[in-house]
Amino acid sequence: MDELIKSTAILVGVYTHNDKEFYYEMEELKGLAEACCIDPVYQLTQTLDHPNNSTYIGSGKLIELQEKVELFEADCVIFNDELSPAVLNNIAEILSCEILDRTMLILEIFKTRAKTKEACLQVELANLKYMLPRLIGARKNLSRTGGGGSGGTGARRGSGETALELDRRIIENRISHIREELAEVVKSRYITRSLRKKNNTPSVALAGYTNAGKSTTINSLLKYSKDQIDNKEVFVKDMLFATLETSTRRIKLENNHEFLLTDTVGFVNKLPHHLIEAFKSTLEEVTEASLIIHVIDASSPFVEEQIKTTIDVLNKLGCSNIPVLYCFNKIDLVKNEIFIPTSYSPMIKISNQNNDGINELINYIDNTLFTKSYSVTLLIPYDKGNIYNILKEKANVENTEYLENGIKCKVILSEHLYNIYKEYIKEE
Ligand SMILES: Nc1nc2c(ncn2[C@@H]2O[C@H](COP(=O)(O)OP(=O)(O)OP(=O)(O)O)[C@@H](O)[C@H]2O)c(=O)[nH]1
Ligand SMILES: [Mg+2]
Repeated sequence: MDELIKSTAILVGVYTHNDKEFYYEMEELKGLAEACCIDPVYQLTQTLDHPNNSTYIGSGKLIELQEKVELFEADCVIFNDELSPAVLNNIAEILSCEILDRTMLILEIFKTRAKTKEACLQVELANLKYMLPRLIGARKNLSRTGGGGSGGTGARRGSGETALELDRRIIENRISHIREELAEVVKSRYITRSLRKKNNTPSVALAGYTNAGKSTTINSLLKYSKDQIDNKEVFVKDMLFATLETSTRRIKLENNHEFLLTDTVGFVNKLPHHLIEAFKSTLEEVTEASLIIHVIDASSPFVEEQIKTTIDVLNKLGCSNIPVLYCFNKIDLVKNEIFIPTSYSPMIKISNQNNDGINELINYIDNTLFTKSYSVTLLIPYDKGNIYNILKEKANVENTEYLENGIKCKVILSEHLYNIYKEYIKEE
């Protein structure tokens, strides 16, 4: 057994009829457990119309689960869905080991991966918001496991209403403190971001399922950048959620076209909404991109499910109007020809390992961001004179007239600049 593995678990899932993704979810849950150094030793599933409202699985099945816990001497039980506070509480009455759910596992992984101040605060906030309504269940969990534990809240031991109220107040205070701290950190990042925006450099965001190869793709593209100032490689590792902080790199192509590339946190099925909320400011960078490269691990047996998961999160973030390129990565690992539904279009196949398709990817980005051009006449009010200066630098200004109500100029704009300045168009 892996040296790092420190506890054992039984995984529990409810298979609802027609849920085609169930086996994929259970595999994913196993991966999440392993990422927390937990070894799944047994899997218990029950077929139901929907999870039981009070105990997730049926009460008879819960007794069977407790027997398995004793048989396998499992340290914890992990449920495939987020448990409501009431359900957590009811289950804690029956089970003699620590209880975790999918959300707690994801939060736990994020906790161990977070490095920057912003990421640490975001994860702590999501964790506290998740734990707040679950303090009673958590107390039962703690008193049984002797405190600590993966799903621990930081709640102190003790019992009774007063201790609970005290815990609640401490957590609420901490939440408002974190919110204030986060607001400060986010403000300073906004300043950097608006400076970038002012510069009018189009941005491309990489999004996708965790471990698909987003960060590796950024590093491959960086090798094509002329500009050596801003091209530090980003962190790559074969594990879930290697990237928790957004990093942006500037790429300057041979033809002087410049764009920004943003790496983001990876997605996973049922990404807890507290996490999406807490990471909103980080993920906002995706919503502001001119193009999203959806990186896909083409070698995964669950490729379709992972694509759907990513599309789902992107839609939740409000990105449905941004153009997407489906980028099938790790083609070097794919033995047979892969079937790619036509709905995933436009698409490209790449291998960072063999450098296959990276040139095509660069060309695609270049064409999308820069080739389409618009010849327009703009009328820029004098109090927006800086726009004219930007256009002189970034676009092709053909002639200029200084009129009473502003600067009239004929320019050729890239699609990106066109979208920014179209409100000043006088005639096309
Ligand atoms: N064989 C092969 N491995 C690849 C390729 N691209 C990336 N990898 C590997 O896949 C693993 C994950 O790569 P990352 O770039 O960290 O993945 P990511 O999408 O950024 O993952 P998270 O940040 O965790 O969401 C690493 O071990 C990479 O070396 C590829 O084209 N072929
Ligand atoms: Mg990454």
